[in-house]
Amino acid sequence: MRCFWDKRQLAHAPALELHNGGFVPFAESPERAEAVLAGIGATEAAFDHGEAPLRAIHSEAYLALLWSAHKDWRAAGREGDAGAYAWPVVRRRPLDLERIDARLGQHSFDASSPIAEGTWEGAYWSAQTALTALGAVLGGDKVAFALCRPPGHHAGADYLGGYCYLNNAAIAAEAAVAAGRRVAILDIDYHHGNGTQDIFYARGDVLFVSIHADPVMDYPYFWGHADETGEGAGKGATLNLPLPRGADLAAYLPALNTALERIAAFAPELLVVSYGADTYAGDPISHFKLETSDYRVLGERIAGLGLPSVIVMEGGYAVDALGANIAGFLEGF
Ligand code: OKP
Ligand code: ZN
Repeated sequence: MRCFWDKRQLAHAPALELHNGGFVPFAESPERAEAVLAGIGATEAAFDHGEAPLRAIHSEAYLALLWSAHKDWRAAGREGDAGAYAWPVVRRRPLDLERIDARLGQHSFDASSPIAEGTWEGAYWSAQTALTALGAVLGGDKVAFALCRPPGHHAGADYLGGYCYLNNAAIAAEAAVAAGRRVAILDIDYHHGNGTQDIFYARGDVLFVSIHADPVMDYPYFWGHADETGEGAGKGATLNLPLPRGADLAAYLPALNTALERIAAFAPELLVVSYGADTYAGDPISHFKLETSDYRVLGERIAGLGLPSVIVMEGGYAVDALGANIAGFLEGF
């Protein structure tokens, strides 16, 4: 399987995140990518597809903020990484505000996704890596892997959060639609892919299916409940399969079968897999119980759809096991 990666993704390296009442080292670290690289062997560099595929998903105001936030933060006399501390949850108006703190609040849904000096560069090349893997599949490869970090599935059209800034999977899916393919997205990260869901929620032409920790218990809390099924033309084109904490392979496989049946019924021509290995039993921020050997099984089952597939990396924070957990999935696939 061809694997794509761009070392400019390493430029994204926030120092700290707000976690459970204190600031701790940022969990979505560049070391994650190094661990995956050690696990999967040779990779190919990303090709620059420019900003147009990003603009097909994200708003101009949001992209402008991502691009300038760290500079604006410094210009306001701040040290450290940029981040919001006030959000327009109660009073939402389409105000055209200039103040960096206001813009950050308008375009964030959490306080654990800092914008560091290299965030734009890292996120840009993460998205380009997903687009390059898509290019390989559009060019005839059956499957390709995009080693993406920062991850993307929590980022919406005009908001960041959950360590995510640009929605790599959505950008690749939309580019596949633009290339004439009927597309389904399967998200198997531990956390619900709220950004991807939001982006396609009112669209019937792209199916979004997610297996994740029940948001009653886990982040991102406000999305991913089973009764979220899409709206308008998208009614029925979103399927959420929340599982309780502690789910092991035996608990996971029935949900995966349900997901695969729905995808097959949608009859897509291309599959985008948002793959997070934070379902691992040893993950420091998650609560499922999958073992390293289980990822081969997941890869085999999903490959059983027989669809041209782009695998986009999302989470996975047990850095010592991450290389094996990613490589096992790719081998199974
Ligand atoms: C990103 B991905 C809980 C903090 C939660 C954000 C988790 C983002 C996960 N105290 N922090 O889906 O792997
Ligand atoms: Zn996750």
